Amino acid sequence: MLKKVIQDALNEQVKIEAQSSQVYLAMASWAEIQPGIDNITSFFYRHSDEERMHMLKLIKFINERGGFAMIPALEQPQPTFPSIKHAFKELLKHEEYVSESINKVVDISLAEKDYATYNFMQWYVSEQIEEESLARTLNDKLELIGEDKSGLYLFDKDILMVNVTTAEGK
Ligand code: OFO
Repeated sequence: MLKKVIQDALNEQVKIEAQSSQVYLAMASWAEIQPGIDNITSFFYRHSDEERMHMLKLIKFINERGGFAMIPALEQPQPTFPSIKHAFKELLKHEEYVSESINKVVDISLAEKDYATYNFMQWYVSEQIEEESLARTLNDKLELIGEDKSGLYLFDKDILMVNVTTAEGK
């Protein structure tokens, strides 16, 4: 049976993963109406799907451990962005925020000596390392490109490889 303090921490993480899915879904929808960035658009859609998968994994874990996963209300995500670069900056900021919240769950599980939760959360810890590093790489590339339109064209081609690599790596 899950302790209440652990259940609350995990449920908070359910909300954060669900919110992440919404945040990236909003980015995808905004990107979809910008001309010529189809692969960036599918990157955001895919990222949104992954976050939903992270949320579902938590829900199953909570319920399997004898707790109750509460499906949360979500906030309206930022709907539009001044530029692609801004959207990717937000993505990195958001991933850093998620990593902090995952670390909090890890801290609580250790303090409560709940080693099953601690163990389960290690998957999220590794996932965040990958996601933060990817977000940083993409931001660095956009920084190099600056205002160059042909650079953005290449970035959009390049991110297709990220989609493929990530799909194969899962
Ligand atoms: Fe859920 O992995 Fe990013 O946020």
